[in-house]
Amino acid sequence: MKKLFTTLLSCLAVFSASSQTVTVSPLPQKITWGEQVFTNAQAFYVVGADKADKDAVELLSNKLNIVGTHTKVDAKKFPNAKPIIIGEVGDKAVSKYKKLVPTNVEGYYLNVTADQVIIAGRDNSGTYYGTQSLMQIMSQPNVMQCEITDYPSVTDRGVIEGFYGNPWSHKDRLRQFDFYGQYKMNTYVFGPKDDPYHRARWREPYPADEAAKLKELVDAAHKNKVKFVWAIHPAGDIKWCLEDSINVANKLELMYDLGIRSFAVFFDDVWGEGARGDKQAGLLNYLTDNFVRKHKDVEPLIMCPSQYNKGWTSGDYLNTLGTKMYPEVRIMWTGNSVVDMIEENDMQWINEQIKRKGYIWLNYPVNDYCQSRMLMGKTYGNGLNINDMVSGFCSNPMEYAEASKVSLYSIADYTWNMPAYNDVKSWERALEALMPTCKLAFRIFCENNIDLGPTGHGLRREGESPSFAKASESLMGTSMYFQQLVWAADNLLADEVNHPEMLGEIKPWVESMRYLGLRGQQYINMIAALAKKDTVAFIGHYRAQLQLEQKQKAIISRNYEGSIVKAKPVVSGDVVTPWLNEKLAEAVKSYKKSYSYGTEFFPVQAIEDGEYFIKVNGAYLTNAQAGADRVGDYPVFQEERDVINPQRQQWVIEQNAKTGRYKIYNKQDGRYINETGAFWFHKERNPFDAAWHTYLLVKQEGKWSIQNAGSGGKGYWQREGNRISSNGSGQFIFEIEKVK
Ligand code: LOG
Repeated sequence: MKKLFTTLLSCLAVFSASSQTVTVSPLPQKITWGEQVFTNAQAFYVVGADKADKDAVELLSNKLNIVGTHTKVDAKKFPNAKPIIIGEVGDKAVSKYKKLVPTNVEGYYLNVTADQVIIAGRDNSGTYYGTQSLMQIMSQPNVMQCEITDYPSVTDRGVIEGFYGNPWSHKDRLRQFDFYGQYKMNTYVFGPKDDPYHRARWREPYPADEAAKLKELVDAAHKNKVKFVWAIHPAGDIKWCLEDSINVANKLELMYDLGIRSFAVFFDDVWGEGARGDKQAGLLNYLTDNFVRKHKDVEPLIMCPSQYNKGWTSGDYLNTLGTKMYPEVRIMWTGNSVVDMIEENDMQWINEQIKRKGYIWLNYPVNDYCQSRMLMGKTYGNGLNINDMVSGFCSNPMEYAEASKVSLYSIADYTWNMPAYNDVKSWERALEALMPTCKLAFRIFCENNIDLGPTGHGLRREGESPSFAKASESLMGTSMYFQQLVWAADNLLADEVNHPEMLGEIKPWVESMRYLGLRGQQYINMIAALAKKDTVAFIGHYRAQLQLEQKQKAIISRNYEGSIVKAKPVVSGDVVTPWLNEKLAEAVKSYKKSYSYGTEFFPVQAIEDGEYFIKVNGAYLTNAQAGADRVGDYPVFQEERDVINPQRQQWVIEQNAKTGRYKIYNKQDGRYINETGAFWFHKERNPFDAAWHTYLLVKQEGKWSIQNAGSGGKGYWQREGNRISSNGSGQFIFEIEKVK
């Protein structure tokens, strides 16, 4: 079976090598292809190099076979060299083509023919982007004739480093800027919550060495046509007085000296004084008057409001900003909630409130609130018709800079050519672009790291482990699936030399995926042993599984000095992992029913599955108004035993295989108690959800504590009047007695 499987994978891995056109990414507004014109070894000389955008010309010289300029080409030595005619509208070199250049900012015209290449930009960025498109076209051995007319859908496109946790490293950021240049994103907002000089110590200047590094970053960004927007977050402790307004302005001046020309002021995640709209508007106006307008070359400010999503709006806050703050100040917005995708109606609503076009801060693929998950899935859900309704669109990514590129590639695609955006195709191209040497393994990895599980923010991502449901219908399919996880992990780990940055980040998840695969194989072995009634083999595989699980659990996401976030990686946290945990527990349960050999290796349960009375000070918890369809009533404490309907006082306690916690439901009608202490069972309104409706049970000196766990919060059950509530603080008050 193993052999068949390997052959299958290698067949899949062979993809067609004959096609010579490339998909220029982001997709151009207009592109036509023709016949082959030359090979990528073609020699060129550059016409217009003296006037054209310097970075574009440098890119040509670095990447192509450039043998001279228009005046200085040795025609004898290079008889076949062809001209690349390059420049911006207004430059002599491209004057013949100026009508072909789109009027949009950052637009360009590119024409690759057998005789020459023309790159004409509306402005410097346009020329640069035309050159980047040419680089992609020249990436194939045979180069095809090609004509492109192109411009962006959204004016300000890019990334906001705005998450909590480990800020990106210097090297991460340098690599990001190259990536943005390559894929035509023009904005980077610097606002890592845990950079001290951005937030906690905003009044203080950067120490000299850090300032020098920032200067280097700013230069690298500009070389890639990326605006470096530096953000300050003074909201935590700002005093609304002139002195602090001056403090903010002074800090911005210092950043100006490092070459920064775009700035933002953040007020997110604060309450109280710092969140006052009138004062914030006043500060932004002050800074516009006393800092922005003082310099000729500083862009209008960007601000992130305290009420930055619809769910958090109240009072007159947005209207105050909308009316009191200078109209040129741009206002950020995350959507209907903190983490949300953006649609037309949402933009209509917010733009009306703030009397300007909102500047989108998209909280995806950021994972600072679901740190155990890597978000490697498709970037979908944003409207394809909002390009004229936004003043900018930036994605807040993961602290994993390289891994975030799967989504950022699509953000580039989406914001450059919104109407043509296709999340599936864009994701496919991202995988190819990022991990060309082990695309299939990387794809398997990404497919198993998509969803983020239930969180307070509510966003879910569909399509995790898409082939698992089908595969797990048979043992053979399941076995293949787990083998595939190991295969993919091994391939990725072996390819580390080619992708040290990507592996540097995803490795803990890759290793976890490997253990998941190996554990799955042990599960298959356990099932086979059970079928053969081979207790020794069953226990052997069970113990091997347990060891793998221990190793998997020991993995942490980041282990460098100064790391402030160390998460425990979870792979396929909503599909394969819970499935396997449940199946393993089931296998152990059915083994225990028939055999006793080796059972000492099974985990000790706090309480055996069974039926119990639950009492406080001798009073019985009772289902007084039984009825399977009732919701919202409470079980009550009754002093007496119910002799007529004893089942009303009998509670089934079972360890839940998915969570390892306990499920508690009433024997009479099967209703469970929810996280508020009420009965809540209704097959449509609220089906049982292990994440919400399971509890931790702990025993001390004969009494138990019952604690909500998972999504239901961490409150302890207590007796409140005649019923239970979950506001307790953990007293051991319950007597749990087995029903005999
Ligand atoms: C923060 C942001 C964080 C994100 C996701 C904004 C405007 N602010 O709830 O720094 O990365 O959510 O956790 C936020 O989104 N607060």
